[in-house]
This record gives sequence, C-alpha cells and structure tokens, in this order.
Amino acid sequence: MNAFDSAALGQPHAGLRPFLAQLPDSFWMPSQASSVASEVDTVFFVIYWISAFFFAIIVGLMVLFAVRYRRRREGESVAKTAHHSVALEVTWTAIPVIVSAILFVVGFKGYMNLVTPPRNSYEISVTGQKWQWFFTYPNGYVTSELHVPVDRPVNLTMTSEDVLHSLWIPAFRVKKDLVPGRYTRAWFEATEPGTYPLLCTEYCGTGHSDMLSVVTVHESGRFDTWLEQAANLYDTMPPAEAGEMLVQRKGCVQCHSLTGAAGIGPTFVDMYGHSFATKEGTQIVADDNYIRESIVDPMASIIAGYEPVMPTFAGKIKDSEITYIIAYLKSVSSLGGTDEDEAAAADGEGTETEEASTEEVH
Ligand code: HEC
Ligand SMILES: [Cu+2]
Repeated sequence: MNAFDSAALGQPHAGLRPFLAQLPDSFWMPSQASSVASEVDTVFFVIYWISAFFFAIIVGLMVLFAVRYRRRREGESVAKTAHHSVALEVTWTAIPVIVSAILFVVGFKGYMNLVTPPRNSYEISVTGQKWQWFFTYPNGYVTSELHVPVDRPVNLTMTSEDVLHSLWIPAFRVKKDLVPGRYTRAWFEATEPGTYPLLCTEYCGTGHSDMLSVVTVHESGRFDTWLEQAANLYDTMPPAEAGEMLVQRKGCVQCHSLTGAAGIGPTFVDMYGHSFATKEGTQIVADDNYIRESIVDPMASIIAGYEPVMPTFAGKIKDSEITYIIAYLKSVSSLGGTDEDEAAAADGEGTETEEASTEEVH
C-alpha cells in the first residue's frame, strides 16, 4: 500500500463498517502479524489443549461411572468404595501443581516481555476520547488510524481524555487499557506489511463499539516517506478540499453531517455565516473567529438545542488545519461563504509548501 492509498482510507467509519469481514484467514485466530503473536498463541493453545484433555477425562469418567454404578433395583444397598489412597491423592495434587507452575513461568515471561518495550522503540502517543483514537507521531502529526513501520519495535504511550478505553490489535495480540489521568503503554513489532483492524474493547458506554480503526504497517523504508508526505498533505491541496478531508479524518463527521441532516451537532452545511442562539440567549454569527473558538474551546459557548458534548481539539489540530476547515465550511455555505481573498491567500501558502515537499519526495 502506498502513501496515497492510505491517505484515501481517511474516513474513519464508512469504509470500516464491514469490519468482521476483514477478520483473517484462519477460522480460530487472526493472522500472526507481530513478533509476539506466535508465542501468545502457543501459550493459548497449550492451555486450551490441557483444558480439553481434562474436560474429556473428567466428564467422560463422570458419565461412565454414572452409568456403570447406577442403582439397578429398588432398595439396592450402596456398594463399598475405597475412601483413601495416598498414591492417588499425591498424584492428583502433584500433576496440576507442576502444570500450573510451568504455565505460570511461561506466562510470566511472556507478560514481562509484553510490558518491557525495547530501548530503540519508535514512540507514538495514543489518546482515547469519546469516541475515537488519536495517534500522535514524534513530529506532531496526528491521525485517527495508526501507521507504523515494519520490523521495528513501536512503543505506544497511552492515556484517555474521558472514560476507560481499551486498545486492541488482534493481529498483533496486543490489548491494553487507556486510563484517564494515567499513562499506560503497549509495544509490538509488526512483522508483515498490511492493514489490520484496531478496536476498542471497552463496551460500557454507547460509542466504544464505534471506535473502529486500522493499523497500517508500512513496508521497510516507506514509513518515513509516508509520515513526511502525510504531515504536509493538507498544505499541498486546495484549502477547501483539505478542510473536507480534515473534518472526516478528525472525526467531526460523527457529529456534524455534510448533508444538512441533523446530528449530535449542527450540520456543516450553511453553518458558516449562520446566526445561532446560544444557551444563554445571545446571538452568535458563525464567522472565522467563532469557528476557531468552537474547535479549540467548545465549552466557551453552547448552541441552544445541543448538548455540550463536543471534545476540545486544542493540541490535536494545527492552526493551518483550522484554516482549511474554515475554508471548507465557507465552500458549503450559501451565507457569505465565498471570501475570495482569503482562499487565494491560503492557496498561495499551499503552493509554496507543495514545491518544497515535492522536492524532498523525488
Ligand atoms: C462528539 C460530537 C462532536 C464532535 C466529534 C465534533 N463536534 Fe462540533 N459540535 C458538537 C455539538 C453538540 C455542538 C453544538 C454545541 C456547542 O456549541 O458546543 C458543536 C458545535 C460546533 C461548532 C459551532 C457550531 C455553530 O453552529 O456555531 C463548530 C464550528 C464545530 N462544532 C466544529 C467542529 C469541528 C471542526 C469538529 C472536528 C474537528 C467538531 N466540531 C467535532 C459536537 C461535536
Ligand atoms: Cu473506547
């Protein structure tokens, strides 16, 4: 997959609905796409077969004895049974102790490995927020889908802005909770380039099951190019188009429709230039400054008729990105949305960066 295909994956939801259809080759397990996957599966299957073995013996003997020693006649006296056998008791104590001890050692080694990222790990920070993921790369670029290099340990430092979330990448056999007010971490080394499902397994809340995303594992040497192109992508596009892509990628479309339909928040169609009543009863015109404020400090004023549920995007969106979103909102508004001068100015900026980044890529 090249950088551009993965850019097209930008819409966090529409393309991911048939999520289960992406689940893997084997009937029992997702493909093993990380360095620890086969070890985790081995432990799982050892426990599985031990359980199956004891299940068969215990249930089998239980059924056999129930039939063999059932009462055959009215008034039949109870058969004499042995009540004590030191040999038997020692055996059925010792064998499970040995088996559990072996499983403990194997499991503990695996656990220690899973919680100790190698020193040269690539650092990505992860934030869970109702109801989406934010992945922040060392250069400050933020995505709602995870991108990682192949064959390189990646360390995720994770926290939550609101409630418990839990990040799960089945193909990597990695799962870890994100806890508000605390940092947790998970690491993995992806071994196969490709795209794998990533999801939230915390289901005590309405939207966790919508936190469907993907991990893209880039082929060797391609990740840095992807990151650089992706980080500059918006600057190389017409501002309104960049804005349209941004409102999808940043998850705004979960609450704001692009069709005029009502949602959790007001539709983006004709939002720019519209005059809204706030909860306090004042009138506000959605102009550039108000839109910027709504994005970085949504609680500053709440539109009447809506719940104050919009998360702040402060620190998760660049100033230039806000400018592109405003350009997009203008382009879908019939209420004074065509500010030629500003669009042209932003366009000029974009062209400069385009030249710069094209040079670097070729
Ligand atoms: C979880 C749902 C949710 C998400 C995600 C969300 N918003 Fe909102 N937004 C709302 C709600 C609800 C309101 C109305 C209440 C208020 O004013 O805060 C609102 C209000 C706004 C307003 C002011 C609206 C007006 O009519 O004046 C703007 C602008 C806005 N959002 C832009 C965005 C942008 C841009 C994004 C993505 C970067 C975004 N929102 C993400 C729910 C959301
Ligand atoms: Cu969640």
